[in-house]
Amino acid sequence: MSELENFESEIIASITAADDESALEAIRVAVLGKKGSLSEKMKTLGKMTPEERSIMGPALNALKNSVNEAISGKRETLQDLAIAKRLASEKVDITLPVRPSPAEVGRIHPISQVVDEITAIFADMGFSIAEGPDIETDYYNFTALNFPEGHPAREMHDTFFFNPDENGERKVLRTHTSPVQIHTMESQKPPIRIAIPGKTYRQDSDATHSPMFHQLEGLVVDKTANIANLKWVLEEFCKTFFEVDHINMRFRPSFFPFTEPSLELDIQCDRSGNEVKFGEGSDWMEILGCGMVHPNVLRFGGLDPDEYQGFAWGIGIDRIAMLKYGMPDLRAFFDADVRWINHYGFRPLDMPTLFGGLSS
Ligand code: 2NL
Repeated sequence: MSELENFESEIIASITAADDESALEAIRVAVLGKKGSLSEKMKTLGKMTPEERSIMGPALNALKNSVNEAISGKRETLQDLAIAKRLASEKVDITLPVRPSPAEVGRIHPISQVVDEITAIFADMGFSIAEGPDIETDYYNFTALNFPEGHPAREMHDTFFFNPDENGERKVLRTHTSPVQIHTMESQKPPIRIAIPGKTYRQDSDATHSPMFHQLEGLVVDKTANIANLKWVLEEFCKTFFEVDHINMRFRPSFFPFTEPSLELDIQCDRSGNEVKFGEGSDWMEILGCGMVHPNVLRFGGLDPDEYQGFAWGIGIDRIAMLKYGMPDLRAFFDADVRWINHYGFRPLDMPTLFGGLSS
């Protein structure tokens, strides 16, 4: 066997023996790389006589071609082998149940759902949504809302007080969302039309009271805002929220320090069956408190009560959520029990809109 044939059979044997792609690549570099054994042999062609070169030239080129062919053939075999090995070891059990996506299993809490519904209703009527801090000063929670110092109504709110700070000021957890309205009156010129959903806090805890609860307040201030406007807004709200075409309402006189006159609104309902039905029946249910903004409150908000007037209302979100969705115990709202949220929760992609339906 000639020297060249020997050289070739050695290379072919090593290619045949390579058992993975990196070993094969190492062989390719060792033979065909810049300093590879075959490349070195090619370099000797220049020093040969024309006769020698006319024999060795074609021979080396043929050798190079056959090595290249052997390498690519072997590479294909190795790749096929690697795939076959993965196919044999990796199995997909197609009988396993499909795991639902987080968007499928997650649920929207009824409070969040009701806040989204209420927000959609008031946004559609041209209201802006306003928010503010849960921790407030005594001034914004009480004084600016016409609760005089030492007034018994301050005690009625069962306020959570913080320890006095370095200036001796006792901050509070807001007992209603009304401080947001004062902030808004201070920073915006009328006309003001805002709806304020948020968390509120009072020291009270039983089947119908939670120390943290949710309120939705509304405020309209301009030069002509009046009780007829208030009645229309609340009637539209009640009909849309309870998803009925007609609702009878009844206003009763009441008292709040921040409104004058103050009213409570009852809506007609039917309690004869298992669930309460709205828009029919011979019973009444108290649903919210409202009134014309007290001149002192306008003044505290930086507005002249001889120029501006306003109306406002406050609704307990948790209670109307219980009413609309038939949830009997308020405490379950905040128990974080997945069975409860799976039963009463809402699907995350079903956003409440007036055109798409609030709750369907
Ligand atoms: C209730 C009663 C109400 C308001 C809240 C309000 C706010 C400002 C001025 C005047 Cl800044 N009024 N809010 C008015 C009437 C009633 O809430 O029982 N809510 C659960």
